[in-house]
Amino acid sequence: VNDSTATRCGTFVLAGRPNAGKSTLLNALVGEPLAIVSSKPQSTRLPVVGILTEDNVQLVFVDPPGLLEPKYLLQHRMLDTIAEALRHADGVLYLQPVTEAEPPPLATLLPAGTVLRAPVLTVRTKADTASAAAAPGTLLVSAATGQGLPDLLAWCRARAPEGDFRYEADNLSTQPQRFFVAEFVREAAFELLEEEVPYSLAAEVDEFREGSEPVYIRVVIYVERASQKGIVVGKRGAMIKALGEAARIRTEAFLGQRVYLELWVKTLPKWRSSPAALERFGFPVPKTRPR
Ligand SMILES: Nc1nc2c(ncn2[C@@H]2O[C@H](COP(=O)(O)OP(=O)(O)OP(=O)(O)O)[C@@H](O)[C@H]2O)c(=O)[nH]1
Ligand SMILES: [Mg+2]
Repeated sequence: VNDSTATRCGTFVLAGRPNAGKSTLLNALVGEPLAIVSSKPQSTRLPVVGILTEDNVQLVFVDPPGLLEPKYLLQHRMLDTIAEALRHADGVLYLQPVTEAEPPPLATLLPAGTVLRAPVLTVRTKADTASAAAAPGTLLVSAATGQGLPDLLAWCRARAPEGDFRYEADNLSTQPQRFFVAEFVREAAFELLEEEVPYSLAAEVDEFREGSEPVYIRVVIYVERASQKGIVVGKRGAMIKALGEAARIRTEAFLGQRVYLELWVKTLPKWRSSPAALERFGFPVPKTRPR
């Protein structure tokens, strides 16, 4: 029974309000810039999985969207993915920036009916930005400096149940390359576009020609209105060129290959409220409570 070579594998969900630093922490934990990061809130829409396998322990981190009051169908679907992730968690890291007041209990932020059986560790993030003392039972971390990460990993390792690895030891994530390429386009949009435009924008890989050199990838950007299409294209195409450049650099680093990235822009009116559009963009349709 006490076989010290037995493997352990646990799933840990990074929960918190939008902009709490979940994606930045995921990237710091796995040591790769997998998840897109933005100074604007609600950059993550679908959970990103990062896997850290060391010796006989595999830690699977899930970086879901931020906990918010849903106002439209996209946000409802985002929240559904959090509830689903929490159902399978062996532990929950509840992230809250040190710059904000005492975190409210996690349960008060969760959608009604969410089952939370896993142990919760409150993690105060962005510890490099303010001097703060950790309250008892909480952890101070900085994804920027690495402060607190060894303690955070130790907490997770101690809670990873005995069992087989769920993924190959050298796997970093579970999502296909196409997912990440579309995400890098959205990241550029969050960086370069203002106000409602990045929120009205979705990206979908339309073609991914692997055999070619450079790798040819075409991404279609969807916005909700014709006026937004004009903004995304920009004066004489300047904005779409800048978006493509930023996303291409990220994609080349990710794939380790030269990439020819082509961006198209289309309008898809009200996609954020359309069940069909959201399903197509990868949001699972909730089984229990259809909307
Ligand atoms: N200085 C500092 N900034 C951080 C740290 N962690 C995150 N940030 C910044 O906080 C902002 C939000 O980070 P994200 O990782 O995108 O936050 P998130 O919780 O994933 O946000 P959503 O996906 O929108 O819910 C970005 O500008 C990050 O650069 C940190 O440890 N130190
Ligand atoms: Mg995020």
